[in-house]
Amino acid sequence: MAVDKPADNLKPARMAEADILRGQGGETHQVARGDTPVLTTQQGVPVADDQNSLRAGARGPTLLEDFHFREKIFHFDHERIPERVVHARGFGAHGYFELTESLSDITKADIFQRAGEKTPAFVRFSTVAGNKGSPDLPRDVRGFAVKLYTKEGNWDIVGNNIPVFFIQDAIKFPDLIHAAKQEPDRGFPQAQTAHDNFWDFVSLSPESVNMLLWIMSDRTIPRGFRFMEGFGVHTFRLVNAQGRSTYVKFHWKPKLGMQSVAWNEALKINGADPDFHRRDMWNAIQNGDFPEWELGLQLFDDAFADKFEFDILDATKIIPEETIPIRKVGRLVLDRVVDNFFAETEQVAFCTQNIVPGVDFTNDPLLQGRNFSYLDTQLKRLGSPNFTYLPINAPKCPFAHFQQDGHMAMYNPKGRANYEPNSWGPAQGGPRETPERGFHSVPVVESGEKRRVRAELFADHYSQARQFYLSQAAVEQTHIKDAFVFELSKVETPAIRARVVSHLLNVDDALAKRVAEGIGLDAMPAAAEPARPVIRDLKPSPALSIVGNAPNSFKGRKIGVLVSDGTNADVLKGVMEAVKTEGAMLEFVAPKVGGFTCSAGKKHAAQQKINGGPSVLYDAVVVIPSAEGAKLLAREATARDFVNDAYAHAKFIGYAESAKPLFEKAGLTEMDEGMIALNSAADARRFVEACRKLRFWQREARVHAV
Ligand code: HDD
Repeated sequence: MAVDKPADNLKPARMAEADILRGQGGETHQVARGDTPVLTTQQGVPVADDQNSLRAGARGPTLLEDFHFREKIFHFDHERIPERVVHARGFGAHGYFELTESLSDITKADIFQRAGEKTPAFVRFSTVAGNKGSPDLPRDVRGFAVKLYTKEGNWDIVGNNIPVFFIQDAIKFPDLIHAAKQEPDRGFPQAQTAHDNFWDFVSLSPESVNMLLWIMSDRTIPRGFRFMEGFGVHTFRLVNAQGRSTYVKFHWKPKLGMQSVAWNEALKINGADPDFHRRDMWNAIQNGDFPEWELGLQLFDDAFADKFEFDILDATKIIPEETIPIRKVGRLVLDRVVDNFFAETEQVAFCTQNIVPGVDFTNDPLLQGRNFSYLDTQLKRLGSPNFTYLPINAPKCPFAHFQQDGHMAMYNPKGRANYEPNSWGPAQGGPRETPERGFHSVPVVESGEKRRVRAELFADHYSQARQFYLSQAAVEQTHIKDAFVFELSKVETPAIRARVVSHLLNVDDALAKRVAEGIGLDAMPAAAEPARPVIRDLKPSPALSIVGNAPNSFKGRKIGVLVSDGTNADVLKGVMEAVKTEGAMLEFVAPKVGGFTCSAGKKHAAQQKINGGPSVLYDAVVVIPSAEGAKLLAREATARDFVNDAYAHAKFIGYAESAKPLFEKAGLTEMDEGMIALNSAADARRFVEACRKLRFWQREARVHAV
């Protein structure tokens, strides 16, 4: 029978040693003592019991009087803020920018004056289309947003890992994003462009074609944030003390070189570890292996802008590095993870209009529109114009202004003056303008008819797409073809598929034919009519290939070592040493996560159990179970997948002869040069050196029949 009186085990029972409370279900709870902070309400009232709400009787109703319960639930109910309308899924880290050469002749920006000086930075990487909880490896552009806390204010370079964009005018942005995200009637697909609406929109917007080539390339399935380039995309200006303006494009070059995964691998990573990119960055920073990029500038003047074959205000075009070389002027190092994801990564508010004296905008119509959008969106997201006071957004230099009040006003002016000019004198009158140090816009003369129009040079949508395609290595061209075929195979409307191919005919005949064949198009469409009739054959730009610019080092990468009890101790030691010497990492994947005992009788901890550590999580694999272990693993489907996937994804595979039964059961009977037998420490070294090529791409053609 139910009783209306507290049972004995509901009374807080003080445990002798540990200061433990026992809750209703007999579970235990720490009680504050010594240095442990006291749990309080938001008002600072110490809380006696956080396990039970206030009730009228043990089985009676909860009382409205329970202010602690109400406060706790009230706050919880309001925890979520609107996610970003784009770039919702992101990951941020702190670090610094260090200038390596003074640019005082080109800009008066304080950050660029003194070589060797460090400026605090916060960087948030993101995908674009997916919601906050979407996986890290959809095919998507990655955001690369950098906040630099300079001594003369915050400067945000809100860029991407691709130097061009889909559209030329910001007025098209809502259409682009609506088309890319989930379709409005069904609410799917999540985090992917492989659907009708996206391809419908872009195939009706030829200005997107250059970007389409970039997003169908391996750039949109990066191995990690650490292995991506970043770009400011637009042309900006740097302005020196004399007021002279130089055009500039910003580039971030990863120290570890660029690297991407294979598409089939990306699909599987999303299941195996949806946090693959954030975990990679978190682990790298926590291990002291700080991700680093060089800041490169392409600097040019009006004379170049006038003679360049494209408009420097057109964000769908690049200036090839071979035309304007990149000048490396500093490095960006990320050396600290956030203390709190929400407070920093979620609340950070990047705004393209956050620039500093010595930097200025150009008339790029995409940039001009962005300058409105970012400030506006932060108000929606963060709920108050005082978002600039949040520690992650506040400048680290002194700031003083007369903006006041609003929700969550945290820093309020003292005294009487909240306007200027005022006559309250230096002590009480508040801050004053400073014409010498203050921000001045470059005094460009502007004139023209008020019309909705685009400049003529914006009209060539194909030449640079062709240049990008022809600058890729053969294996990269195949990946681009495969990506088009994959995406268009998810498009249900045949006319949209054909329309995309009609654009590809203006990019490269062979590509268009391969894609048409891949999707089984019945008849080749006519080429899309270009707005600008002449499609030019531009010189390929070798800098645009990932494979052609491979790092020749395996540093920062990770090997998955499939082991079992009895794994040969000498080979194991050889692999561990070679990996360490290279500056790479390894993880043991074993039948049991508790670990394995090698042939020398030593117990090693494993990082993954075989069914949670598929080979897609690694850049290369080593398969060295003992003969007994191989027999066991041969009967385990996930172990067979481990070697099969590593093979299909063109990974280098180091193996012991004893692993052969596993290979045979997995159907891997043909060995190739990407598979290296490991019998000694010297073999292990050779293997890790072979891994510097990152992938054994020659194998790929053999594993894809359709
Ligand atoms: Fe944007 C976020 C990059 C065009 C409007 N954008 C956002 C972020 C990045 C970019 C990296 C995430 C920032 C963060 O981590 O918080 N966006 C770009 C680039 C573009 C671009 C490189 C083209 C060159 N964006 C663009 C246009 C518009 C916007 C044309 C609107 C007219 N973007 C936004 C936004 C977002 C945003 C709605 C969503 C969340 C936010 O701003 O803070 O305002």
